[in-house]
Amino acid sequence: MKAASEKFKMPLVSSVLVEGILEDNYPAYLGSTGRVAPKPGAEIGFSTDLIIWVGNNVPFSIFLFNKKAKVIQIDVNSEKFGKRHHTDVAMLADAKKALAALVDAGEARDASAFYNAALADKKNWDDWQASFKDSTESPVRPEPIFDVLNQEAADNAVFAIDVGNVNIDFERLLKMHGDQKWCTSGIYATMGWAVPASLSAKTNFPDREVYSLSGDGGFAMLSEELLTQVKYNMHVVNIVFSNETLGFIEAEQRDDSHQPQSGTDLIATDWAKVGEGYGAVTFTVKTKAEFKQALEDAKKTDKPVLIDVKYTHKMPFTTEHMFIDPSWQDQGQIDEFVKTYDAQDLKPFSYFLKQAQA
Ligand SMILES: Cc1cc2nc3c(=O)[nH]c(=O)nc-3n(C[C@H](O)[C@H](O)[C@H](O)COP(=O)(O)OP(=O)(O)OC[C@H]3O[C@@H](n4cnc5c(N)ncnc54)[C@H](O)[C@@H]3O)c2cc1C
Ligand SMILES: Cc1ncc(C[n+]2csc(CCOP(=O)(O)OP(=O)(O)O)c2C)c(N)n1
Ligand SMILES: [Mg+2]
Repeated sequence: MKAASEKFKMPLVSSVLVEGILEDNYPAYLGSTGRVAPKPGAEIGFSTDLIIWVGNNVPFSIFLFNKKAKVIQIDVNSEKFGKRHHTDVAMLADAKKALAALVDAGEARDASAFYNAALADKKNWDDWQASFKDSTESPVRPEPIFDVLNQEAADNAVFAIDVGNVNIDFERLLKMHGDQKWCTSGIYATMGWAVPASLSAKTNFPDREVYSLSGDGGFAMLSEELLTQVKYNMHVVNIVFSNETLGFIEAEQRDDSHQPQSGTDLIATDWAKVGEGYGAVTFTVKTKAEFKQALEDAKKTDKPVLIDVKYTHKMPFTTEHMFIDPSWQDQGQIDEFVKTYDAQDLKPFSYFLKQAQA
């Protein structure tokens, strides 16, 4: 994949599940696309005129890419051809072999303005995210928390990720490296999934650090699986992001269905006390420093650990409903959007394209 990207100067965009098979710092890897994605990956899908689709089963593909783009699709399963989007050229082949053959047969290309703009867009996004990593805003933002996790988690840690805004924060902020692994409930999107998944992770990788990451709604659904961790003495670090809302749905009600908030608010809960009752070692944290201390203390015990992070109620930056481009969007809506998401330093893809073409 990387060889093809390098030779043909094509930016790479992946599905969410693929996070981690390419290092995040490869400059032409723009991350995933869709709601969970970082901004550059989400933007480029609409701007491209050619897609080489390698093993794609993303359910929302039709909404995520320029409908007029030509599509070359490579898959080992012929049922997938044209299933999620139209296909102009279908190649029934193993991805690795097909890409190696394309790299051998094709001629190298120079970087285009489109390619250079994609790289600049990614850099702008990375810098913007990084600008919050030492934020002292209260309740704490995702960036400082994930910055600590990036520093503290072992190079071969395994992460079980629940369903909700945690998918967004993890996808955008966890810098997968080394032999780290992760999993989520992809197609079914089953809340409550992370704690049981951590049991499986710890059983399969008893010598590795295992983390479960959940929202407070998802954790409430299957928190009792902590009992299994306690019973079998499984050292899993369970992190709960307490924002007192079913955040993923709150954002959907606001941005998609444009309805009054309904049934999304959650009661403030003392998860540390709950975890203590189950027999876990527990922490409540409100700041970056407290979270760092809790992760360090977690390494000193072999019992299951629960860290309740009292988390911001702010919703993650939306890639589906961005108002950021003055070349075609209303300035009033842009101003409101920029203020909501502290997005003063973000520029639209079209800005970088114009710069690269100049
Ligand atoms: C809350 C939530 C939000 C989500 N939002 C997003 C989002 O914004 N964006 C997003 O992308 N996903 C999102 N997902 C995940 C999404 O629902 C799908 O699970 C995911 O997009 C499917 O990814 P995939 O196509 O890579 O994997 P799979 O479903 O595993 O499909 C793999 C494909 O590769 C093919 N394949 C396998 N091996 C080979 C080979 N050797 N050679 C060639 N082809 C091969 C298979 O036939 C198949 O077509 C979200 C999930 C949750 C829980
Ligand atoms: C079992 C189940 N019920 C409902 C949903 C729909 N759903 C998806 S995300 C979400 C909210 C998640 O809330 P929380 O766990 O608190 O995480 P947050 O988004 O607030 O970080 C809901 C209700 C689901 N995916 N699975
Ligand atoms: Mg929540």
